[in-house]
Amino acid sequence: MRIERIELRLVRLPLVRFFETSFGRVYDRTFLVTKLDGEGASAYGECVADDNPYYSSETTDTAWQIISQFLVPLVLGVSFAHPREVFSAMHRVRGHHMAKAALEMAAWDLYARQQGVPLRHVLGGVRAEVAAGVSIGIQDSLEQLGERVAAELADGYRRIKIKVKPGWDVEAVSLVRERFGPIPLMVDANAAYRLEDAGHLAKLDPFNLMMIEQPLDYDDIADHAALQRQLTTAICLDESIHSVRSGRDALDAKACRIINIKPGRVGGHAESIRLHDLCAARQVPVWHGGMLESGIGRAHNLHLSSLPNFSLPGDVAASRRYYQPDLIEPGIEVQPDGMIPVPDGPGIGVYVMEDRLEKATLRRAEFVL
Ligand code: OSB
Ligand code: MG
Repeated sequence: MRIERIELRLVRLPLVRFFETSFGRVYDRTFLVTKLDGEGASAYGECVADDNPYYSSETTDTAWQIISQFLVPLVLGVSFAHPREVFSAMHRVRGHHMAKAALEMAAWDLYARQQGVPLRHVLGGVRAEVAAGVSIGIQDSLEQLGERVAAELADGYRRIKIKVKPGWDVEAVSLVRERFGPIPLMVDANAAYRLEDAGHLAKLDPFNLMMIEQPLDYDDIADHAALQRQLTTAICLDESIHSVRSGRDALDAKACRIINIKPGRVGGHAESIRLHDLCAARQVPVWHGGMLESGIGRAHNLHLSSLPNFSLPGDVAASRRYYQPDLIEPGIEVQPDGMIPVPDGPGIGVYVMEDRLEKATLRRAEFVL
């Protein structure tokens, strides 16, 4: 597989509904789209960095700069026997996993398209459909939260995650439990608490949550281990797991019992597979996180979610919850049973609507041999 052309776009799409986490409320999403051409095929990737450094230190601008100046020269014109070689080809650039993943994941799509098979076949997927969960942002009132949960359950979603922060936690969980009973329920704090809040967080224990995601700081492992010792609820790490090694360190330290895998955060599909395998070997379940992706990133996520140890429903929801229209056709839809079929065509298996992509583009660059 030889990468002959790389196109990079800065894209912005309005969200169907605002999304609020412990770091603020957003009404639109800015991200990068990559397109690779090689040997007659074209393929796509999405860079999940945001236009601010609140979830991750990477932003759309840092990713643009790193991709253009340092990563493109390491992959353009290079012949790869397999896309698993792409991440290591970029090894001399430290960090910048979201930037790397935008190229690496597109390379997997390119390879699968050249082979004429769905991406999941080359990733090692074992399922043709995956269980969908939803991430519900912080709302203006508990009443609104109740309405959102009811609507998502009616759409079939198999797990509800609610975002929490100090002042929007125990009452929110309590309301959902009272109103909806023993549904699969979890919370995500996006690093909004400190170890001193352990006593407060223990008030969530009686609610039998599946897990609490990333309660403490974005790069912390040791305090999470101390917190896990004080909670019966399982801790799941998201932000803290930025590589296979940090995943191993977290498991060794018993800082979590579950790991959220986002390929953007760890540098792409190959690193995600390695992390998935490490967790499987240690009987630690994983699930696929979400970053408000457009249909391009969403399709990639579905294929990766078909690997065997993605045993819990992920944040892999229907396109129409996020963007209308999305950049792809057909949109990704959740079935009444809460499952999403993994697209069946070659590569990511969805059509990218180039006219919509062009309309959403703020900036474009092209790199050719
Ligand atoms: O922490 O999982 C997170 C969205 C943006 C950044 C971080 C996170 C999220 C979500 C939304 O929870 C998941 C989704 O629906 O894509
Ligand atoms: Mg999270």
